[in-house]
Amino acid sequence: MALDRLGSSLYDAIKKVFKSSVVDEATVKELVRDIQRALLQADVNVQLVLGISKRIEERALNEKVPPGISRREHVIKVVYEELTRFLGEKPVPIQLESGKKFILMLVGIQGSGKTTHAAKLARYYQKKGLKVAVICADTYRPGAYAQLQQLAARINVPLYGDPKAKDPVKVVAQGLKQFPDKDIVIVDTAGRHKEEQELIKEMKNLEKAIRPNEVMMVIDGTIGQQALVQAKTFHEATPIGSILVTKLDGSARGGGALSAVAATGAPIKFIGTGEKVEDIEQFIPSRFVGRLLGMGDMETLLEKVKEAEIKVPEKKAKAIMSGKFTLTDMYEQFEAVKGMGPFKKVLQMLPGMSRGIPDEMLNTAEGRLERWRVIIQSMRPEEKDNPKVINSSRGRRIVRGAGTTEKDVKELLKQYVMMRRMLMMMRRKKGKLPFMGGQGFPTDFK
Ligand SMILES: Nc1nc2c(ncn2[C@@H]2O[C@H](COP(=O)(O)OP(=O)(O)OP(=O)(O)O)[C@@H](O)[C@H]2O)c(=O)[nH]1
Ligand SMILES: [Mg+2]
Repeated sequence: MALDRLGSSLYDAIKKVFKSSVVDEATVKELVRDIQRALLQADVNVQLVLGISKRIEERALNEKVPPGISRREHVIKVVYEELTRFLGEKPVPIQLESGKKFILMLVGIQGSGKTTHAAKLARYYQKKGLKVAVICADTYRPGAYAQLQQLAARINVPLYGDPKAKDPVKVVAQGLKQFPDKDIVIVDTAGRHKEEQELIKEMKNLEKAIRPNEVMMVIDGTIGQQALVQAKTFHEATPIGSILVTKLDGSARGGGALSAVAATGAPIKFIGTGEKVEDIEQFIPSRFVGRLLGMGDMETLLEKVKEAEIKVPEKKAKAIMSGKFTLTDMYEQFEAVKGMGPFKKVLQMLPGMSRGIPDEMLNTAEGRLERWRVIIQSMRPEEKDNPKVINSSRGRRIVRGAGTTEKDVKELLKQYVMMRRMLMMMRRKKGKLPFMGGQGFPTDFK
């Protein structure tokens, strides 16, 4: 994600806290200054930056450190919590009433990503097992219907629209008749108008006529803190139920957009992170911050695994979380993530893999994975179960068997130890501190 830069500057700021020999007022002040700089660079509004820094500083310096955690950990926890709060409440998922269809209407200015995200959302809910349809209510832009038709066909979602129609209200009414037994109908609206006022007028009319269960505003994340004005203008016209911030893959100003929108109090429900139909994520502030800071986001990963319909038997998941993580498990984990989309993105969600891996390494990761696969295949069951038994003679046999080098085998084992350690840490800290630390973090802090 292009929020990478924000992530890595925040990460660097926190790393200093880990490295400093004492955590005192000076450390906290420096941390706060570093965070300010990082946020400002991501186009976060100055007032918002001052607000969050004040809270972090106050809590970090004055709050009593709870028993069982160090001051160092407490400071990090405060940063994590405040950043999470900064990005708003955890959004409520849509509530379906049985037997009733849920109408979700997308609104937003031209080019914000409505049509693309109508398809992404359709796919998202389809994968959750719902019966989905889309309606093209953009009667202005030539080609709007064809664009949505193409996208909908690709994901096998029925579409209603009429490229010749002039009145979006009629189109939607017709469309709703076509889809009596759907769980959710997503309405894509026009963004192309001479003036914003006209667009807003149409949106109001549509809202009155259709009575959608939820109006979701689509905002282009690349506009940074200007998102605030846009969200406010729309909200004043029609109460916006939720927000979807798009193009966070291509923007250094995403932090600005997200924080500005969160400041309006409207919940950000989803973020768009690419042009492909899978590039959508439910937005959950705590997870998002976790990943931004390189904490390796187990929850998101697990959700993706579930979505990709990779069955990790519950027994096995439990075994892994209880500390029994073998090379076979690692192998399966890598295999599983392979089918889950751009490898680099998925890899970043694995614990301990999120930071400190240079880009070129991530890019060759797929090739490396293939070598690791062969190496693990060349091992005996007892070695896969307990890699500690791999001594130098066993090591040589594996190298020969896999037709690889000693370096590769060592690297694989190192990676294994690291992932295992991360999983153990997650287990130990469960419910205490959501902070896992990424690769490159001093993991042996007290
Ligand atoms: N990189 C990236 N591109 C996106 C994303 N969402 C949309 N786009 C691109 O942005 C452009 C505009 O997207 P549309 O979905 O057509 O926008 P729209 O809001 O429907 O536009 P109008 O119908 O003209 O109002 C397209 O080229 C999309 O591929 C995203 O999350 N990331
Ligand atoms: Mg469109």
